[in-house]
Amino acid sequence: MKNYFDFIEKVKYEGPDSKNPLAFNYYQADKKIGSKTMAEHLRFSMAYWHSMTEDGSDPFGSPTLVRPWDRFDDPREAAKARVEAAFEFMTKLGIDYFCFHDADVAPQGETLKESNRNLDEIINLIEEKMQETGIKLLWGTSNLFSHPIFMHGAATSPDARVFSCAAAKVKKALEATKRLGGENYVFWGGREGYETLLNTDMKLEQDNLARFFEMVLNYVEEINFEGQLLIEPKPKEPTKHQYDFDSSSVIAFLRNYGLEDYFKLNIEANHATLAAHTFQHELRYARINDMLGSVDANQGDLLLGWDTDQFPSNLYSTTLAMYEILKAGGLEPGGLNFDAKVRRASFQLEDLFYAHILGMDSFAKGLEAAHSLLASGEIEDFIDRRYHSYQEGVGKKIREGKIGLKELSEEALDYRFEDLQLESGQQERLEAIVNRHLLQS
Ligand code: XLS
Ligand code: CA
Ligand code: CA
Repeated sequence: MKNYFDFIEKVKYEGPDSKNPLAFNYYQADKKIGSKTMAEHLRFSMAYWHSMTEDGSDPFGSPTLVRPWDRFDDPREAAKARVEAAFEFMTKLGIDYFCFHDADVAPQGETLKESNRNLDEIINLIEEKMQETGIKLLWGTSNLFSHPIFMHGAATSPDARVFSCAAAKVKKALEATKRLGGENYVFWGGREGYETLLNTDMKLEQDNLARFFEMVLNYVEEINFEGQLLIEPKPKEPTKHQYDFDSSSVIAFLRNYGLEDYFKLNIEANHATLAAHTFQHELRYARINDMLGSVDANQGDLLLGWDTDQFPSNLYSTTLAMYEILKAGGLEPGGLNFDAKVRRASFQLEDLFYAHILGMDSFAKGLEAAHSLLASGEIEDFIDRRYHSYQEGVGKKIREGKIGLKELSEEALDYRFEDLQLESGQQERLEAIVNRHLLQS
């Protein structure tokens, strides 16, 4: 077996003062935060497609990330080498989970039968490596967007033969995920959307997407796959209009078709901002609807209108994200998957380490700050006070559904506006509280 990262020691915690770029400043896997360790809270996962398969090419230039495990003429040999590299990399970083698409791990064939044969060969190897290292599968998924046959969509394609290919691929990827003990399975509708309504039967496409999910539920039951099923919202890219726009539209879709009890959401930070929401908004919306399943931990660039999938560095955002996650009672069986890629110019193998260390430290610090914020109860106390009028009198009756427009009108008609002293929202004071916990924790 060849080692790819011999020149790097296992990455260790060295504390906030360390200047070693190959050490953690904040992430200490077994440090207790409340009742769980950091590793148990954070459940970090490596995204196979970005960290192992990504080549740095963009619409203007050729690959820059030429990895030693890709230097094989036979793509099946490269796929095997990539498995070795992936598990060595995760072990060095102390990352306990990974996620993959069928197409990231094994080469696609001329037919699905051939692709499946390639996949089986690699899944065997992945299974061996999982046993050897103790690394687990957070989620599996099927790539239903890269191959040209998916140009019009997969389960929403106008061509039923393509719908069948999508079904065949998901069937196989579900089986592979089950075999590897995957704790979740993700559906991201890569081209489930449209460019123009002039050529689109939107109703049929949405109905078909729901039918596809029903078929999934039947098959999951048949093979007894016990992992959590997740849908990942994204508003646009690659199609102009994606049906799974954001948490709210996915939840509405699921409820519309009676599927809401079987799926939860995988919230990605960069997809939130593409939908003109904050990461925290998407997590909150999923959480209050009891639909928060897992997280793709990355960040976008607010000056760019596309999915830049950067490693998370914004501590304010990781703090507020961890605040939502702690309030949800944690993510398990979900986790924090680094669906993030190094920049095209960060082409050295060390950069892959720097990037993951940045992401892990950013979330570790966010976890500590969020835990301290929650323990202080300062935000909760403020919010409780802000809504206190719903605890008594008219407000209590509104909450209990015991009052209507007529009675409320009788109550309100005689209010003198100048007597209605409202309270300040104090946003700036609250932002300062968050800063204090972030800087002091
Ligand atoms: C692309 C998505 C994708 C999903 C898995 O924007 O983030 O990577 O997470 O198919
Ligand atoms: Ca994602
Ligand atoms: Ca993305």
